[in-house]
Amino acid sequence: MNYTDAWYGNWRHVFKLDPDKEITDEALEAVCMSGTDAIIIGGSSGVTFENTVDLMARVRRYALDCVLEVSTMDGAVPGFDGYFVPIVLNTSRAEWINGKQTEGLKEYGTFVPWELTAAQGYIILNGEATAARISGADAALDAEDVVAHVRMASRLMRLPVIYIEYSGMFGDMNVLEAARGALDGDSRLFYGGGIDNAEKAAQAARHADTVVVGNVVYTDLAAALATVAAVREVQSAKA
Ligand code: 1GP
Repeated sequence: MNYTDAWYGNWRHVFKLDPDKEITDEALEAVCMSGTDAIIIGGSSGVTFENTVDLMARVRRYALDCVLEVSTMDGAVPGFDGYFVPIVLNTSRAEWINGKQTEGLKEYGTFVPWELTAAQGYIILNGEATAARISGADAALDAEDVVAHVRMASRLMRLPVIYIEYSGMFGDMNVLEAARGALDGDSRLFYGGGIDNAEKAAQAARHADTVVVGNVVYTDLAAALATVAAVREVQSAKA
């Protein structure tokens, strides 16, 4: 399958919003009207049914895709435009590779809208990130290790999305470039982590299909908004 035809296949820029964090209506409007392609709702801790539904309902007032990254069964909420199910590739703790996912599928498997659901192969490269600590990810990978993980995920497992995750810190762009080179053409490459200005967004956009901007929304809204145009510019130069 060619995943450019998938529901997330044309996304260049997305904002990831954390249901456990406060955002004003004005800030949310600016984010949703920024020209970004989609909002991903997801977080590593404090995600509940209530705060997920609440944020979804607020984003729903705007005409852009709103999708859920399902990281806990508590936060599995119907009604999103799409669902990502993360699989952590660089951990030896099986619960994060297939344990929690099969637990979830035992409970909710018959309700999953499969045409709107995609696995994300996460390679978590910031050992300080909450997701790395929770999942026991081995973040000390060099470019060669990352290439092997990408080959496994993209070529052997044929995962539709490979996610280079540096959440909380800006990553090594040489590693991202190496990941790009190892990717099967059908998988989509997501990059997220530490993008807090337009220049960093542009750097990531040179190698990633989709650039994910998270925390800066809560710390410097203007800088967050500037990442949208920066990504667009690089992507149109690539096209
Ligand atoms: C987190 O990849 C995203 O899952 C974005 O990271 O919050 O560091 O922007 P930041």
